[in-house]
Amino acid sequence: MEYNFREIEKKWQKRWVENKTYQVTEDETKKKFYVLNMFPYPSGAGLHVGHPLGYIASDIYARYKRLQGFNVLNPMGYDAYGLPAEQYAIQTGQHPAITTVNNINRYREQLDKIGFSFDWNREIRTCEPEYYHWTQWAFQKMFNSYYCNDEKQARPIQELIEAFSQTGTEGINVACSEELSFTAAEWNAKSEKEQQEILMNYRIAYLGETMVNWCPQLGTVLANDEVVDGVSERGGFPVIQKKMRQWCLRVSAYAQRLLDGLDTIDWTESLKETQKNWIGRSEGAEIEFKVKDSDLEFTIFTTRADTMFGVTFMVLAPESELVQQLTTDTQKDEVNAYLERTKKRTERERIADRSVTGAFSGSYAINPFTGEAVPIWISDYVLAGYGTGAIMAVPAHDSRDYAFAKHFGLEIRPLVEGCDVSEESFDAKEGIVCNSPREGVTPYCDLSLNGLTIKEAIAATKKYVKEHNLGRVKVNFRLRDAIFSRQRYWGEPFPVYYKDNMPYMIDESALPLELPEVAKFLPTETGEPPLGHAAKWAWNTVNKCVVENEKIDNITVFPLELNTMPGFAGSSAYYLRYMDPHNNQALVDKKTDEYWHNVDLYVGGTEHATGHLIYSRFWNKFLYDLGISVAEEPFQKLVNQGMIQGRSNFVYRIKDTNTFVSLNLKDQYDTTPLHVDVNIVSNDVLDLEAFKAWRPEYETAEFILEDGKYICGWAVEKMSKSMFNVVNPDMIVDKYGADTLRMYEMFLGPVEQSKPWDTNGIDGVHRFIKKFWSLFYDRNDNYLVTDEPATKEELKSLHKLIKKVTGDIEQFSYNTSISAFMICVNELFGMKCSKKEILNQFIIVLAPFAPHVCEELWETLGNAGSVCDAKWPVCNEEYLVENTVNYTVSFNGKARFNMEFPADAASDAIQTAVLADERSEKWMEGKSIVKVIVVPKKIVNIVVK
Ligand code: ANZ
Repeated sequence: MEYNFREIEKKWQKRWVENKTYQVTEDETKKKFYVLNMFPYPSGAGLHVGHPLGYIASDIYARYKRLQGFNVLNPMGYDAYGLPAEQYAIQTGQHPAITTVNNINRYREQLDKIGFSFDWNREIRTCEPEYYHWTQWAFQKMFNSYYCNDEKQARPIQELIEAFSQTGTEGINVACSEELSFTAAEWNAKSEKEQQEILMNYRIAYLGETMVNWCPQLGTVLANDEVVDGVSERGGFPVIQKKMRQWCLRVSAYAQRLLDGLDTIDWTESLKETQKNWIGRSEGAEIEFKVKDSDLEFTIFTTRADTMFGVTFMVLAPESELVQQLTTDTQKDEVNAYLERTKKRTERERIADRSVTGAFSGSYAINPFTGEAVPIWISDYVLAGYGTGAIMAVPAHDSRDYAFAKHFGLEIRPLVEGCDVSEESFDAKEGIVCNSPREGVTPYCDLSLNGLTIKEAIAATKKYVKEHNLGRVKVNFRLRDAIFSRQRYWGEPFPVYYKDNMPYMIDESALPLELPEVAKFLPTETGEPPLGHAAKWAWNTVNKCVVENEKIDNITVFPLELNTMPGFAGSSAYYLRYMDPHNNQALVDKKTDEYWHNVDLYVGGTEHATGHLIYSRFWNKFLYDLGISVAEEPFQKLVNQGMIQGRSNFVYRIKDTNTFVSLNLKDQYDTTPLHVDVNIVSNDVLDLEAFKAWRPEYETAEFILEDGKYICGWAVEKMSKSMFNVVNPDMIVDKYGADTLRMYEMFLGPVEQSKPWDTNGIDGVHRFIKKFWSLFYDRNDNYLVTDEPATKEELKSLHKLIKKVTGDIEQFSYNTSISAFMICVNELFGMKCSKKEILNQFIIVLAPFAPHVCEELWETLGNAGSVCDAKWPVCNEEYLVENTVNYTVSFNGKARFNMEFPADAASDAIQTAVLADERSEKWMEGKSIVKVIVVPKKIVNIVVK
């Protein structure tokens, strides 16, 4: 019988559904194992060969664990809200719900073809009300909570309200946007609105004024990674920095716990390091500076308090409220011109771009240690959102201050007098060379730093600052609160209505608040988000239901929130929902949660290192504080699959035009490279008509050609829908079958490594499966399997395989497992072994990799039930004992050749045989033997002279 993968795969995929093979229930008698993939965003492009890489890797692990007797949860679902469906809706008028369902159906079809062991009974879609019910619910809980720094956990906001009414802010130690201070009497005298305003300062989900990337043409806030070179990634529209009132999540309150938690989980060091840097814990001091000839003062944050003596100027972030107050009349024009210029730059650009810009405010600050007056400058290398948004500049010891001082001709004063401060002597990392240890430092006040290391000097200065009331010791985190509003349609609606301009939560019992229908997916004429087009989007607080906007009376009927939640909302607690996806009483039942506990193995891409993996850890910690989640960390072990790269093509748009210039002419213009779909490019030549038809904004595109052609640029990069360079797995499945695709993807290289897609070699994998098949059936359809007992050699070959594959799977080293399968099949073939005793076990070990063919052969061998429920074989070391030993033969300690001897050979016999070998004669080089040393089971060393 031939290996007919088409029939076999269809048969088993059907059988798995009929027999509910992958449906899992909580089973207290078994140990659980929870495997999770980062769920996909179902894009219009469908799956490409890069997507299944991680799913296959985790599926192999899930199947392996099941064979080891674990109760394995391996769910799948869709991150179904998002920008692409909405952009498509804007372009075509097609409702995003429809395109999303179409895309999901396509994904499902593609996934089913690959033979995953997902429990589809647990599927979730983030855009469905039954699911986002719990996203909205968690948001409301965050709104109604504050973070207590003493108890290090979220607490009900009611507790804080009670504290305010009894003792004001006295003695509270809580996370906040701004330090406030008031008495109980003051609090009690405030109006409801004033109290609500104050509570915003403490809520974990709060409305806050934040600086955002605002794109006027798109009418929305964009995330940092949606902005490239100051324009929107989609459409190339200008993006400006704008202060807006937005929903935020107080992720920063959890900074220390997010840091500490990293020590308890099994993630790669590099991923942990990325998160640590993102969280960015920094110990330093806040020091007060008074403004000369004014009552104003301001606070700076420094990690180098010991450098107070080298301060020669101060710098404020352009956004600082002090800028207007401190700018003198004569400097106004210059400062305003500077502010206008810097407004266009995103924070990321400000960090990356090291060019020096700034303006002098005209005012001076007094150094609290020395009494000296130093000029106050404004520059965007100081970021508004970090520390206090103001710094003391020490150009002799800080590279950015140094560049600034050089540019504007400001004083550079080293701590150690007479020290060389030329550019060459400057070490950006250490500060100038004579910095440490400090000798001859001018003592100031009564503080001497002479003879101290930097660390000691910082500690001494901090102590001094504290004792003299000049400021305070402060730990800062780089981690910011997350901006949680989007001015888009296709996202979770906020369960919020507005009374007197203040937000209120709709009743918990009325959740979910369903996304309304709108006439248009664009912002309204008055600049409101798309939900502003909804005619029925008001909240009746009496009947607890959505009603028509005309009914708004601001007495019992109020307008609902027009923003929606961002992409990461739905992906933050989805792993909990998979445990109990049909529960309509709770996010997850407590007992069920206790059983599944948390994800044992999470597989996904590194691009989520600082987004999703911070947000979901934060979200989970919050739920943990509420007693909902039972594990403080959601993802115990995490494996990042590498990317399968593709070959992308580019076109070059001349800035501010719709003209595209061919590759070799592009240097004559100021251009922006843009990805173009590889399917409308052939041998790097662009199909111009197809390009115009590709997207509406290119309909009027014009081209500057070379030799009558438009040549595209190219690069090997991530295979991704956004790079338009995808290869479809369906094609591979049709041609070779899913088992080949699965094994081939794993054979491409280590799971964690990135590698370009290359179809060469897929034949080899396919031949392996056919060869394995031919151990069961010969060309003439004869069934070859016998019940004869296996020989020692056959058992050795099998157990070598079991040992190797077991170890490899534990290490996610699947590519080496596949080589081992190939070796073993060749060995068995060589021994003409078609013995059931051997093949039965081989099938089990291969089943996680190639489940369809293994099910078929498992059945062929007469086994009942699915191979998924077999028992993973244990390697019997006895079979592996070698009966020969490979000796290294050395001459004067230099290894020259190897010889094989029976394991029990005597030293004398070995010595004789070695000396008799003709290769020995060569390496003796005519010298005579001094000594022969035989180290049993290892080496023979011959000493010659
Ligand atoms: C004086 C000084 C002297 C500094 C010196 C450094 C070296 P990390 O480690 O990242 O916390 N800084 C403070 N706030 C800033 C802001 N909003 N934007 C840009 N820079 C800011 O770095 C803290 C140091 O970065 C602070 O210590 C401050 O410069 C600067 F030899 O103060 B330092």
